[in-house]
Amino acid sequence: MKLIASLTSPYVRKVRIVFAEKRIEYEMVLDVPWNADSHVPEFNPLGKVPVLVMDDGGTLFDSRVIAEYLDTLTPVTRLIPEDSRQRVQVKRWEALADGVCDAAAAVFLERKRPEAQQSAEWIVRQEQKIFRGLEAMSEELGERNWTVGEFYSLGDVAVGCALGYLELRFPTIEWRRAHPNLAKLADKLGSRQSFKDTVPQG
Ligand code: GSF
Repeated sequence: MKLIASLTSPYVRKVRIVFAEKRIEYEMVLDVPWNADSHVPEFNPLGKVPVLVMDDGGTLFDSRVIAEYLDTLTPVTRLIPEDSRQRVQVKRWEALADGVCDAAAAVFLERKRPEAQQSAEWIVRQEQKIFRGLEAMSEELGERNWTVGEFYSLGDVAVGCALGYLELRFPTIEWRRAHPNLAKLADKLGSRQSFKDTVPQG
């Protein structure tokens, strides 16, 4: 299997961590979708990474679909529980964490436009999603060790990737100070080899 990837994307990181935790071999092909010579649109009509190219040539996107598929390939480190209540809670955490990434990426891109074309209103709207998302994650995690149940899951992976992305793109957002429980979770996740090997390189 080949994973079409960039080294800064939190969605790509999530999938790389799933590959590592499940000990599945793959080849990583770097391709930055913003570059004019990118081949990503040939594999994903939406022009986004990550894209998984399976051995039969079939493609999968987006990161949530790829993560779910990889989890079915081997029972090693089950990341999405079978129990339907827990399963949907894991997917909800993933949606929340990915949503924080979506808002953060939107602000990052908006700020890259010429200043006269930037919308302050749009930036504030997206920033509110980031701050509300962080608050919700912190409140819902509370004093528990993991996002769902008493086990490591895709919910934790997604939250770890979202927090890592904020650290990369928005070092001025002091989520560690505002939400010590998220900082504790991030540190615990950061000590895993899968997280260490995929620290985003900006
Ligand atoms: C988001 C992928 C995405 O926005 C997923 O895979 O979970 N919901 C999708 N990827 C970005 C890179 S990054 O910001 O992580 C991307 O490929 N953007 C290129 C574009 O043209 O939007």
